[in-house]
Amino acid sequence: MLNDSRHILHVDMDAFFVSVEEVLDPSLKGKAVVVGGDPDGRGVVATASYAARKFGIHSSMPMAQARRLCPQAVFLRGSHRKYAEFSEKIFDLLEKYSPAVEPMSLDEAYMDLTGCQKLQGPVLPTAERIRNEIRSKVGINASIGIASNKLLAKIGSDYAKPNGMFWVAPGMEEEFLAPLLVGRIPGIGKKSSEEFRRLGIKTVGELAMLPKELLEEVYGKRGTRLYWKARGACDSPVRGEEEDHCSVSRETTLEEDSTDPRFLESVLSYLVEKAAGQLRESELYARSVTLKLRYSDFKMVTRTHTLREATSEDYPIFQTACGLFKKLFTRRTRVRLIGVSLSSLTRDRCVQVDLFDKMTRKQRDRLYEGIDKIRHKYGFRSILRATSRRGSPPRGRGDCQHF
Ligand code: TTP
Ligand code: MG
Repeated sequence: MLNDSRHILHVDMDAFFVSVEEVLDPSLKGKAVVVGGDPDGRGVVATASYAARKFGIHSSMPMAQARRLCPQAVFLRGSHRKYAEFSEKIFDLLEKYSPAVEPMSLDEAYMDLTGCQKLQGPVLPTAERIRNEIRSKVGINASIGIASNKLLAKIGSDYAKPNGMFWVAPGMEEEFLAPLLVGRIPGIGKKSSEEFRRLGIKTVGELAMLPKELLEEVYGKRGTRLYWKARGACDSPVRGEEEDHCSVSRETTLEEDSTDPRFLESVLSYLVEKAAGQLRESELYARSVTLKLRYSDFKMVTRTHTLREATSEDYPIFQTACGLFKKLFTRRTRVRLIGVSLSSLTRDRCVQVDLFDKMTRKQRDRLYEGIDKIRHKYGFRSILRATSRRGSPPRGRGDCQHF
């Protein structure tokens, strides 16, 4: 039996961009509405109303194709500013119900309601209250999945769409998952579904019958994850956005969204220099480096790497951040925000004594002391790594802030 002690919600707005447009112009309600790029250019669909989805229109389809499928639909270009404003209202509302709200995108969040019963009452009526409040105060339908972990809550909200609520009762996890198509599992896209189909595996139940060793042999670490996912197991915590005093972070929203990897790496280099400089100022060393990217569609991705030893030097941190960037950055979508966070902080370096490296370490320490002194006297930009120059913000612009 899986861990049934947690009460996790996955809250996701229905057809979010279109729903916002409907609030602003109620005459759109019930119509086939498509928000996206230019139908005459190479624009793609951001989202479509459920009425438009009946014609086969879906996110990331070329707008021109959407128009061919449903010429009578209303086509809108949309405004991220408006969507961000609505999103803020929704998150303010969610945060009243629990301190642990983890935003996943503009319209989607995990919430942990474990231990909130005394204050809020039982979890199911609370989830219904959340849905009602979003509808009455913001005007938008939300779907909610409720389960003992994030994986099942996410699958639950997807299952409940549109405008529904689905509870995966503790103990029913495997029974619920077994008949679902494997594509319902987050992380199994069209390509993997097709691959599994060729192997004769269509449902999650069929996937769950494969031995762990076999999955690991074929898919490596991903195979281990698939094995557990097929059983509905997931112990990832809901990470609230409360201020983290145990990390040093820098991020910046770009003046213009970009897909240029050299420019983005240069911004990253600048942010690393800033964050590592602050580490040294606070006499701290970090073992974990996290890269954060927010794309132009507001989807956010993060990835963390743990170093073998704690450091406050720019170069190893930059190299690690670049490695993470190469893994995360797909180039298909423009990047809107980039950030780096240094965590697992310690006061000492806990270095393994390396006789051969001793001299160079001393030299490097002196180098960073020198850099920090110059900056102290003449300002941060008085001395920058060559890799940071393109990515440093123009003078006078309030550049980077904490996460
Ligand atoms: P989703 O939650 O994936 O989709 P949705 O809210 O439109 O529809 P539903 O959840 O009911 O299935 O994404 C939220 C918003 O993000 C969506 O309204 C538009 C935007 N978006 C894009 O811009 N591009 C994309 O490829 C996707 C999937 C979403
Ligand atoms: Mg949504």
